[in-house]
Amino acid sequence: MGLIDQMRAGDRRALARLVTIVENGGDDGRRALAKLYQYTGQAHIIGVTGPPGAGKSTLVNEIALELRRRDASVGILAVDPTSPFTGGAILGDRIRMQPLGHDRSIFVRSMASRGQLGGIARATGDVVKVLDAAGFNAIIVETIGAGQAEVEIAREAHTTVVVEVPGLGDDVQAIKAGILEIADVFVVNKADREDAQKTQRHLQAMLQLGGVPREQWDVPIVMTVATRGEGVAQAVDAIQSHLQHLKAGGYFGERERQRVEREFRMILQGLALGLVQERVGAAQREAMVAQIQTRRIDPYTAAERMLAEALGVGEAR
Ligand SMILES: Nc1nc2c(ncn2[C@@H]2O[C@H](COP(=O)(O)OP(=O)(O)OP(=O)(O)O)[C@@H](O)[C@H]2O)c(=O)[nH]1
Ligand SMILES: [Mg+2]
Repeated sequence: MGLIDQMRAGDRRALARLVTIVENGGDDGRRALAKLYQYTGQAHIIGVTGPPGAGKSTLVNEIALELRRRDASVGILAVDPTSPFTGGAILGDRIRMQPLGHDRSIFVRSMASRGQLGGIARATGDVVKVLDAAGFNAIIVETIGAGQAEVEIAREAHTTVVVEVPGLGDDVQAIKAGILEIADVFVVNKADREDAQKTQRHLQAMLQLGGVPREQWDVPIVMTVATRGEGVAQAVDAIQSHLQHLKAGGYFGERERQRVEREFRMILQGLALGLVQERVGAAQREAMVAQIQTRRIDPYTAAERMLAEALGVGEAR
């Protein structure tokens, strides 16, 4: 039996190996993805993002446990955490205490930073596919809401949960405008702290300023104390309602189409660039860069010429 069949039969070691193969990228990774892609598209992909130390990992653990209580299997990916992700151990301990015993329906993995922009987004998206093909009902991806890569990862999720905490300042600028565009559910965690209500009112005001709800969805604001599990059931309710809303409103298919198209274009771009680099020598490419720098040619024309040369046609157009 091949690795993919083993994984689909519930073999956790096969799953872990496939995750590593795909995370590393390269030909082996691509071959594995090509075979398992047909099994993807089943999971509810949930992004959880927010500032460092907001309690994302604690919350993700609690959300996973709540989803388990609702009979869903859960895959968790922590992307580039600044602090080591202790979720696996904590979760393992909690699960072991339950009558279920050794719970094979939860899988936790930390993704190391690739150190290159775009690399981590690619690797995350591909590992999500592995977990999806493995049959997890829900896949939670934790990212620190800081840079472009995180926003890109969030865009790949069906439901994006943005975690805020009290006391980050009350001016509108304190909460990044970009976050409004990606949030499907707001969670104000550490609601045991003072000023939690203030943060909630502030978010409410921001949402109202935002105008017409995207996809006819009113973004809920859920208050949680993740360390005590408070509000977690409401957070999961909101997350599940959002998926239902997407499906009932016909938005789900459209999101999927856009996502698939974006991904296809990205891959095509990468392949085209690879082809050019393979067929046009480094010296020639460097000469072209020099010509662009000295304004003897513009970058558009240069790119067209190089592509035409790589393809062996007279002119790209
Ligand atoms: N008071 C309080 N503390 C919390 C709450 N949730 C999490 N914490 C604490 O906040 C700290 C950070 O929690 P994490 O779950 O590691 O936060 P994180 O957002 O995953 O952190 P990074 O991944 O490093 O960005 C820990 O000490 C938690 O115990 C909460 O609801 N209330
Ligand atoms: Mg974390």
